[in-house]
Amino acid sequence: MATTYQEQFSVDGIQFTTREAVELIEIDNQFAKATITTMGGSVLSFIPKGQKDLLWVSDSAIYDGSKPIRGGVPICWPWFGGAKQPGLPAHGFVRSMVWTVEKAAHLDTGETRVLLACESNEKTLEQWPHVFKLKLCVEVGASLTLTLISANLSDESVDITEALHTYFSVANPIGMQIKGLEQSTHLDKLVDNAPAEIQTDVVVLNPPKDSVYLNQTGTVSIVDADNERQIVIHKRNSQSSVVWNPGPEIVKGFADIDDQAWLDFACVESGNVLEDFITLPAKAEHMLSVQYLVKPL
Ligand code: TA6
Repeated sequence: MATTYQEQFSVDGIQFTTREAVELIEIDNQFAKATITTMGGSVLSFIPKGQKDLLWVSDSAIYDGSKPIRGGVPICWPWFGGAKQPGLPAHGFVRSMVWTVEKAAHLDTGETRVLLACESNEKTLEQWPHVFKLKLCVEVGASLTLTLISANLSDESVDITEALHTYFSVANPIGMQIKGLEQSTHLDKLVDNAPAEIQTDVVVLNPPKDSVYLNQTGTVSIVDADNERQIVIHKRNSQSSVVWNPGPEIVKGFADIDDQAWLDFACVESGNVLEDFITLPAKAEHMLSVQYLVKPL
């Protein structure tokens, strides 16, 4: 018999609700509150006890299921950026799919783990002719850990690019330091055919900015000074980071971002993009993971 998620996973501290056409999973445990949506398998909110939300979601986000929700942690897969073929969506198609919840439970540690999944179907195979299953393991505790598991279920190897396109809530992105990107290979996507260059200094965000940092595997820290905090990003199996904020002019081209809202977020994305693509052998899996936490300045 078809059961709703609430019946299937009747666990204290985990509520399954809806907002317009979108399913939400609301988590409230001893460490934090969090909100996840099956729309795109995206985490929308993570609020450690005593802290402000680490994530930003647009006040003008669309919840009718027609497009990804603007904000939180959109999942870019099986490609990052523009599609190779015209007519296919930027950042891949999984963020426009409704994922399923495979597990939802509290751990002995008091943390909460939710496992979401999506898999190839007739529509995805038309866009990308490979059989796959993609899983996202969300672990909510004093920190937020996201693990994206790509499974190539086909008999041939396949190349993917991927990113957790995270919108972090910050008090003021102008002049904000983003540490840990030094010595990576910087590509400025706002400059046509910009040469790759080694990032020598700590990145200072002055929107507009749309930059890829290749060969970048270490921990990244966002100095959210006016919130008197650092947002720390530990990552595993990620060779790339991307930093994006549209600034006051480019933002006007986004119907689901208010004109002043560029002042409220910074995207610092972890993944494997452009030349840092991943070759997935037949029947193999790849795990990309990040851990987000807050430290005082
Ligand atoms: O990650 C940066 C970026 O690729 C920007 O170029 C901008 O397009 C942003 O992602 C948002 O893309 P979206 O498809 O979510 O509107």
